[in-house]
Amino acid sequence: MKALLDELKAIVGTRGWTDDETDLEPYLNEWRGVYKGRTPLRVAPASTEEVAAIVRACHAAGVAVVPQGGNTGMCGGAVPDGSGTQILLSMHRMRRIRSVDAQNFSMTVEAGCILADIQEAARAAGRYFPLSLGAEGTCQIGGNLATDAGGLNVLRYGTARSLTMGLEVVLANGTVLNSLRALRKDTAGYDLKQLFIGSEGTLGIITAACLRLFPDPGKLQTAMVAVATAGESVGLLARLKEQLADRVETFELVSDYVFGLVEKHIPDARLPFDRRWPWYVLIEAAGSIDELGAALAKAMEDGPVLDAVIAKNTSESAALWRLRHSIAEAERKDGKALKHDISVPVSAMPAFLEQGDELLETLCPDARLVAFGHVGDGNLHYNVVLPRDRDASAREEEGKRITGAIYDLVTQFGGSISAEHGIGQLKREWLSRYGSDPELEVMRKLKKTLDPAGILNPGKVI
Ligand code: FAD
Ligand code: 2HG
Ligand code: ZN
Repeated sequence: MKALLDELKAIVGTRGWTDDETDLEPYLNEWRGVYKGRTPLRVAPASTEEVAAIVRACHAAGVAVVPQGGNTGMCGGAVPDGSGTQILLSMHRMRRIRSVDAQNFSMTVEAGCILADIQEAARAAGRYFPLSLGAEGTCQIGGNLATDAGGLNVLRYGTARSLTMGLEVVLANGTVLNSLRALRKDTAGYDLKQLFIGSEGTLGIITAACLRLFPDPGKLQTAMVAVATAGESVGLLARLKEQLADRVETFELVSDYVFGLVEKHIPDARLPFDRRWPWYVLIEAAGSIDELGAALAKAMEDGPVLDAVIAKNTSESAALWRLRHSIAEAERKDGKALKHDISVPVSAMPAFLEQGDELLETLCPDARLVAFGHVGDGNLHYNVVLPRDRDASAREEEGKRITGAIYDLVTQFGGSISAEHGIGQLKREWLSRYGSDPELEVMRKLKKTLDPAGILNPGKVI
């Protein structure tokens, strides 16, 4: 091991590594504090060639490599295991925007670029990069692609996968696979980049990406709408889409209990209504305030909108968005929840929610449901907080029982146990239970083919 560590240090130079325990601490803990790992060395390469040399050396020594972006992932995918033998490969020094091609509506960036910096570079070129999530000031595009991140604008623009034209990837033996083409159409053989998107660092290290850009969507209007039931929000979405078509960019459902947590834990966070309603929807749509106002007024005539507020200026809009962006932080401050990042077909959402309520009532009437998310994409964060009076092992047992029952229900609705956060360590066992045998078999074969020695992020996904 000592010879390998010396070799890795030499590859990245003095500014590119640390083995100091205090410096390593934040990188060995997952965002929620659920997973903690150990490593003998954190290396931060500054170029694709350095990544390739690191992986080649680890491959030769049979030592595992764990890629890490902004470490904002929710499933423990970016932290090493507890053995103290896995090398932590941090991408933060690879943060160059290699090029922006405004005419081609594309940009090529290194994997360690922070998502917010990419949005800003697109804006500076008069273009728009739509991927947006609460962690955008910290997460990196490499991590976004490795998890196929979703976030707030999937409704109109799709997940990270649909925003990707090309990738540069370092394979498990150190070979650089260059599929970094800025093409919208390319049917020359298998679309290899798709294998690495969503593979959470288990099939290759993403070093750069060519991303799709869009025209500036122009003025965006933000509204908060109150509805009586979560199911009614689905009807509201359909009505808004009929009137505004694909100009509805965001449609986020949040329960009153969840916004209550935000108001409790986030300074100055306040809902804009003078009374409480059971559920709220945060809507963002391109166009004028009058267009959104008219569409909402029509929806109110037809039925279920109880109250609505449209932001009159950017500061009111920012205040509404702050409520939404603060949810994960408020939930973390309140204590650990069982995370269920699930999806079902949008049309099945009302029935799923109804049956989910009944299920929780039967399984554990004292549990609190923390439900919010991207209902326009059929994706809900269906998180559950167990009563705090149980001891740790009773909570663990009960947690497994509840998670299993929720995933059974999701499966009955033809849904997924992982909509946008990935599998990591958190859902590895669950994936092996809920994935179909042929799918799991192909996944295992792909892993064996691309990483026969099993050095890339072992213990994650499958
Ligand atoms: P990390 O956490 O560092 O890594 C995630 C996985 O990708 C790990 O398995 C890691 O090994 C792998 N990886 C990282 N970089 C590379 C690389 N270059 N090559 C290969 N593998 C790599 N997620 C959503 O989808 N939608 C949301 O709305 C959303 N909101 C969030 C809000 C908050 C406040 C927080 C804290 C998180 C949120 N997330 C959300 C989860 C998280 O931000 C995303 O999963 C994000 O894409 C992870 O990026 P990262 O750079 O932090 O990756
Ligand atoms: C969000 O939508 C994130 O805010 C986090 O995906 C979800 O905390 C969660 O469960
Ligand atoms: Zn989310």
